[in-house]
Amino acid sequence: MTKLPILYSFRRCPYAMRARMALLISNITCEIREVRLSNKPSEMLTLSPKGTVPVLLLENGLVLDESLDIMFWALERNDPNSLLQDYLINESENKKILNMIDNDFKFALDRYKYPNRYDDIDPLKYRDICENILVSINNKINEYNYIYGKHLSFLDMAVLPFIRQFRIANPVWFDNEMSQIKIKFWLENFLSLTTFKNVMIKYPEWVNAREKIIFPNNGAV
Ligand SMILES: N[C@@H](CCC(=O)N[C@@H](CS)C(=O)NCC(=O)O)C(=O)O
Repeated sequence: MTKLPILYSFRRCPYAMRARMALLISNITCEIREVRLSNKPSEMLTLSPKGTVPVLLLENGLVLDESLDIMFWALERNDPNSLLQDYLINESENKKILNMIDNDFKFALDRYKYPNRYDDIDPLKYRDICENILVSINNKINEYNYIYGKHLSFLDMAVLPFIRQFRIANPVWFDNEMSQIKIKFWLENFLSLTTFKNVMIKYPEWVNAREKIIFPNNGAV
């Protein structure tokens, strides 16, 4: 059997989601190992001691343990939709948005979503911060509910898993009161895409080193 890259992943992790989407779009087949964050496999920690998912072990032994690196690697290998070309056209702007989401937005999102993990904080203050960060992105969303043109871009894919988390913290508030309306349509469209549904297929936790589970799972949606 040919050697495949091995992806350590966690279904609900937004970083792992965007990595899986890029792998799927690049038509790269991997062995997938679904991880429980409270019980990370020693094989994964040996490859990447920092202990975050996703981690991708390449066929040549190289390890990628940052989701954006996995996305770039996958698309550099095969980019049938020219997503990298689109990304590079507005690279500095795209990088600015990605930084804002991965740092400022994620920082505030964690405090809004999991206030009990922090001492003495007001989650609503952090919800406001998230909402304000979304203003500049809201302005970029076009009539097709994408940032660029009529299709999913690298930026949509990298950002939307975090917007999904923002909604999940309080769907009633998000659907009815969140002020950035285009963001809602943008997310709704994203969640309805087959590509997204295919990366959200459930895999059992990987516990047996002899067990090989293949991603993508072409059988189900
Ligand atoms: N910068 C990393 C962040 C990945 C990350 O923080 N993943 C979370 C899950 S969503 C994680 O693995 N956290 C470790 C833990 O909860 O123990 C990336 O982009 O891949």
